[in-house]
Amino acid sequence: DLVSIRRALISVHDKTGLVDFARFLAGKGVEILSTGGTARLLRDSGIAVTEVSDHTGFPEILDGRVKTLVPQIHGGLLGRRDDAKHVAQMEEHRIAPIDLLVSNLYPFEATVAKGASYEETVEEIDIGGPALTRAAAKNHADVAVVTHPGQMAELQAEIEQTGGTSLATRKKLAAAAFSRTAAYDTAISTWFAQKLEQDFPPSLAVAGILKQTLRYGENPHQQAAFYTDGSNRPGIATATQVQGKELSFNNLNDTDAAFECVAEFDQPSIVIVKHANPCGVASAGSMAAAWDLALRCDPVSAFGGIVAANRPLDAAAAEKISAIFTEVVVAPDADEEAKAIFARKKNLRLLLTGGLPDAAAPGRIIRSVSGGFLAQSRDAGRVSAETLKVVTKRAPTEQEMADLLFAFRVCKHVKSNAIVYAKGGATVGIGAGQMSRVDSARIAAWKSAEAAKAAGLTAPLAHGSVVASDAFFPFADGLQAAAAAGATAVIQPGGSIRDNEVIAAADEAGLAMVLTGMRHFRH
Ligand code: 93A
Repeated sequence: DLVSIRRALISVHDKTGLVDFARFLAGKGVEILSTGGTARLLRDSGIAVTEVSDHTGFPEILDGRVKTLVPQIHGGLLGRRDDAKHVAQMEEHRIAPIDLLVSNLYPFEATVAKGASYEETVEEIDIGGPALTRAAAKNHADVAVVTHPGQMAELQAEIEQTGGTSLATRKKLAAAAFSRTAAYDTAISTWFAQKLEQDFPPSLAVAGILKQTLRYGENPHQQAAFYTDGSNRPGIATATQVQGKELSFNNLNDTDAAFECVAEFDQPSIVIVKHANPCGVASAGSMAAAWDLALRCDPVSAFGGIVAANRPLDAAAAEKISAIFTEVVVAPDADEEAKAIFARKKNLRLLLTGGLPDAAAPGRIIRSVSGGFLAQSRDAGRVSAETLKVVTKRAPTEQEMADLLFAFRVCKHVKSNAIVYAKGGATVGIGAGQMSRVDSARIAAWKSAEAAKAAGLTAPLAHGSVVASDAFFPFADGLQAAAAAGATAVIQPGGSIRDNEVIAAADEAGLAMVLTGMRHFRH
């Protein structure tokens, strides 16, 4: 897969490092083709070059807008060397193969940044450069493409050592080339979006398909828009809104959190979300029964919440859900009776999705940081009974084991530090988003006592429950707080240097504890 270089096309705006690299190529007997400004620099540096216009017999025209956009150049980059028909056609049309492209683009981003006029900015949209780059990258089976001066040294070393370019290198360069042209086009479309002003929020254009401009963002002084990624993955982006007011940014964010969480469970389940955290999650024999259990966990927080279901909703569930003030209901479907019941609540937004997100599917999560983005794969991790390690003297009972798995799955959808108490397939106390784990444990226990009071019960709901922690207990205190709250079994990743202390505390309190080896941070 080694390709030796006989001919190179060099057409760059940023000429950093170019002369040395071109001199190296010329020294290896490579024929260098080049566009106006680049050719001048190389010639002035004493390197032999052929102007593209001399090579093709076609002059640069339209003030340089058409320099390389000709069949001799694109054919030279795109023709496949191992395809007899391609080779014959290239010979017939006198198209010489080009084995290396060195290209970087008109400085569009820098032109925008310096506040250039509209006309000047448009002129800096490089057309020929990206076309060359994409052609060479597509044909990486035969062609190497350099899109950044920083890539020259490594390529030079490879050519020096092996006499050509390897397929692995060409693939790597092709991938870099396509990300460069993608970023370049994104910069152009972002700039255009800003110029259009109208109903489009300035500076919000991102790579995606604009679905909806939103009235505002998390707060009224922030602008916002909703994009789809084109994947058609069932979920919020593909949902149909059956009724109710326009969805807000926060509605969408919360609804997504609720729907992703409820999709984790196989039994009929309900998740109620507030501020992107579940405040009640339950699985039961019917949707109505699941609702009752989910609501019991934290009826105060559930007011004005977002409700997600993993089964089509029926009349019984719809009656119960619409008995309290709810912002959004999302479900795969709802029968006619249920729809009629929801219709009585004019403002309630009902979203039907036709399916559930696949909780185990791969995917991507992107978050902004100053000056960039963080990207990671979705947390598609799931633990099962077989992968758990019992570390205490007592092993969990069957019922405890079922609740432990349920609680840990809920934990994955609660902001860290997350502590979740569960009993009988329902959460009975959730502590979210605290900076210290022991505080989350205390809050969850306190909420379970409040929920019991609201239900007219004397013992906190956490009595006889199990508890899940999204990450290891760094000290025994969090575990002791859980034991004091009435938990009988614990599930947590393990891996703390004080695991032994935590295990000893569990044994002392008579708790069963299992380690997952998997952490579910969510921030
Ligand atoms: O105006 S273009 O879009 N039309 C072209 O055919 C073309 N071919 C190369 N811009 C074109 N280029 C760009 O010219 C390259 O991407 C590079 O940035 C620049 C190099 O021009 P020069 O060699 O004249 O400095």
